[in-house]
Amino acid sequence: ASASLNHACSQSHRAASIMAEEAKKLAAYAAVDNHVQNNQVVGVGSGSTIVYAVDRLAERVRQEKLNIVCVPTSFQARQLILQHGLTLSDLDRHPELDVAIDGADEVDIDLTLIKGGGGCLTQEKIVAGCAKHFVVIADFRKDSDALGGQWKKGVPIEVIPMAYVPISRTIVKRFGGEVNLRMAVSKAGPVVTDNSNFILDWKFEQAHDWKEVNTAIKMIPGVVDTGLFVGMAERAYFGMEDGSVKMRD
Ligand code: ABF
Repeated sequence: ASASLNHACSQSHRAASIMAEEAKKLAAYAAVDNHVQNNQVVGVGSGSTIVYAVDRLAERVRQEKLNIVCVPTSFQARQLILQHGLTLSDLDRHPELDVAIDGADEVDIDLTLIKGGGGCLTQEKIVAGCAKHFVVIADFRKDSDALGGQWKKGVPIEVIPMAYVPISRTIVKRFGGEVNLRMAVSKAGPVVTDNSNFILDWKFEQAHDWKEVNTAIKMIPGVVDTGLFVGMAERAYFGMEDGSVKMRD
């Protein structure tokens, strides 16, 4: 009986992840189709959902002969842009972007985001901050009433390595909860970001004023940036389980 239960569980797990992949694609395609036009500079986010957006961008560039320049938010994004034959640029040459598209770990009703599950939050925030419009793409699992409702790993915070212990202590003392240094999957050492820093994951215990907390954490010496994106996203697209796309402004 337990073997067939396991089998049923793994089947439903597989079905759920197929559904989530389809949902990511729906959100990504909707964002690229609604927000990208000819002669634009486009910020390219990181993660697994953005892969579908880059697929669609490349398809549109080919089919519609669009002249698009892409600014990456991570090493992964840079590779995606190059692999798809898109035009790669940077903030030196294009400090102002028309639109930035990126995934998120959680999106609340006010469009406050937790990002950085993939460790690229600082460059993602810089690129989003340079864009006239910042659009989020996600599957239905990221859609949340309040932060912490869906994403259980807490708020990622990029820090200068020598400061990770005092920063962790300060955060717990001031805001409660628990802070963990993010370790590599191998457990051989900490995750090191594209900027050669460490990532802390702060598991908060209750709802906070996220704008205030974000500013306060950023003021702790050694903090590079936080995965809290407050007042930055203009719109989110969620691919839903029923095949529809839900929009939040
Ligand atoms: C990046 O990738 C993040 O900031 C976020 O952590 C993650 C979302 O990834 P996915 O699209 O794989 O859920 O955008």
